[in-house]
Amino acid sequence: MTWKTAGRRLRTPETSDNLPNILLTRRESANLPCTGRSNIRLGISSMSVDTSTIAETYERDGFVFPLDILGEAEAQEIRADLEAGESELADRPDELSMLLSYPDRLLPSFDKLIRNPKLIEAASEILGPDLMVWSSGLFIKEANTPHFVTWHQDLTYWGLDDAEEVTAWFALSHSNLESGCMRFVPGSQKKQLVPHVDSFAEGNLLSRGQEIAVEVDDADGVDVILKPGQASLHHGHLFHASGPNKTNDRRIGAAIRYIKPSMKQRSGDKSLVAHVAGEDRFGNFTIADTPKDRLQASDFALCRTDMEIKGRVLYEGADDEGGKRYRQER
Ligand SMILES: O=C(O)CCC(=O)C(=O)O
Repeated sequence: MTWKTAGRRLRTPETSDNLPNILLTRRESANLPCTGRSNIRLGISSMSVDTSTIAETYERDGFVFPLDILGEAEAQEIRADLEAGESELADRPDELSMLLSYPDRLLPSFDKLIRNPKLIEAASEILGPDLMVWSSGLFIKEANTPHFVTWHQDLTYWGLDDAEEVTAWFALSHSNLESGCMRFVPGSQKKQLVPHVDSFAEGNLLSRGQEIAVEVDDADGVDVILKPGQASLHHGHLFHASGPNKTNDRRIGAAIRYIKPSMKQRSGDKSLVAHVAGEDRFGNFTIADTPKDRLQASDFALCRTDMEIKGRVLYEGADDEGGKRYRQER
């Protein structure tokens, strides 16, 4: 299979069609002539990338994007299904918050998305053939809202015993500088886990408002610009963040956390996963059936049980009662 990258050509005398695809950070692009823009790819627009380069790029940078997974119209159908669910649950806040944390357990359209062969193939390039999805929670920034995500590393608070995880962040709307796309620091995954502090800040979309406690220079970030239907992959130790949505549309992404079945919760809990490829030789997790229909009571019951586990794990050691993800409304 080949992937298309939507690169933009930088017009300098040195630019040639044979140049490799190079991602520039804000700092690097600031030093180049003829451009005030960040995140520029040098090279051929719409260049095809062989899947075999995913592992190499990921190893070096800690991320890969953009991957063309679905067409915009197909992504729009999934978004419409989600938004219909949000409307149906508008006066049931507990169930609505479960839908945002467990869309793949409550909507067949999302269960199908996490099993998409292109996503599976890309994740398998990094983790191998046996794959589970630990979570697929939504990151939604409403139109013209100040919500943000501070610099953080994903694996800090999930209570998993290893780093055999990759996130596929699937765009259900345009994710760009104006709408608050993610920003990645290339190579930062090599630092392993660094200390974080919790802020539980009101506008922060992270469970604890956590933030990396060492200095991160914003200028080192690459803007992860995605169209609806595209995805990025990122490492669980990668420094990443995102800014507010200044557009008139919602910015919606599903963060699909693929793991190897050999991972386990350090607490010994068997949290709920979807088994999406290969074999499970370990039995470390509770495997969910695919949802038979939309918003089923039995699926909400499964999610409620898992929220108890993931809520406990995610907020372990926190000395604040803030945070909404995996928590019932209080
Ligand atoms: O959607 C965002 O802006 C942040 C998502 C994120 O931090 C993640 O997927 O790990």
